[in-house]
Amino acid sequence: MIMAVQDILEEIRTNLMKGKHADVVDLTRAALDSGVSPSRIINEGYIRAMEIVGTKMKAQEIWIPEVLMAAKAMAMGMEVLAPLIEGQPREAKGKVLLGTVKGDVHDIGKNLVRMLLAGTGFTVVDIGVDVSPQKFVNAAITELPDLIGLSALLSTSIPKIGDTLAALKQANIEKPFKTIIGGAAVSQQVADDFGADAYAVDAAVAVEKAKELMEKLAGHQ
Ligand code: B12
Repeated sequence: MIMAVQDILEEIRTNLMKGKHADVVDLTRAALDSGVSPSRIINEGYIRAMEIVGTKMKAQEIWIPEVLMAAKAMAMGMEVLAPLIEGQPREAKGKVLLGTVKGDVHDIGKNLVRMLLAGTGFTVVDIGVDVSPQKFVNAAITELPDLIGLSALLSTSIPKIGDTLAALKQANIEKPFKTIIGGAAVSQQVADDFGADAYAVDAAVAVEKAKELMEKLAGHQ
């Protein structure tokens, strides 16, 4: 059956919201076959659907199990797209340490940032979710990244951003690094308040900011 692009995207959103992961995978493949770009599938399909899921969650129209099923459907769709986004290794741009702060288990956005950074040539070390300040510090000491990215989706995670940045600044890390934060709970204001070097509203901006930070590091600013 041949479907118009708008209809495929609409179907992706509907099925993702219902947590129908097999259908999301099939429709994602159908969208690719119709020439829809991975970034359009992510932005107009998955992310738009997750925004609606978030609104319904807030209004208590849906509950955690349904949100988890939607999240799983997005993750399965992302598996189809990941090889296309991550692509072939290009010239090394720098090394990024990435994690979601302590108390917060949201990882869909972080994973998207990881894929886009990897796709543009960054080496990414993802240390997962619910990461304590000490764990960030330990990983920074062993990995010696150029950039450290913190993700936070909950309002209660904002102080953890502060704690983690403070711990990183105090630690004896033998290489200069820059920090970047993101996630629905944070903003440029939070970055300014806690002294993060950058804030990015989404994964595409995260890549731009990461490149800018690498230039600053090279210029020792
Ligand atoms: C999916 C989801 C869940 C899933 C998470 C599954 C998973 N594996 O991630 C589950 C069901 C587990 C969950 C649990 C909870 N959730 Co929840 N969840 C969501 C939801 C619906 C979508 C989040 C998402 O994946 N969005 C899609 C991605 C692509 O977007 P994103 O995460 O924002 O990421 C983008 C940018 O922010 C940025 N970015 C993200 N990370 C980073 C990092 C860096 C370094 C950079 C540069 C950029 C960057 O780039 C990304 C790509 O463009 C949001 C609603 C929302 N509007 O955010 C609520 C939401 C975040 N959850 C919320 C709540 C309250 C909870 C719970 C407390 C509910 C409960 N009562 O138990 C728990 C907390 C669990 C915990 N301890 O963390 C609230 C938070 C409210 C607040 N201000 O604190 C929200 C906003 C829902 C709401 N409207 O009320 N949740």
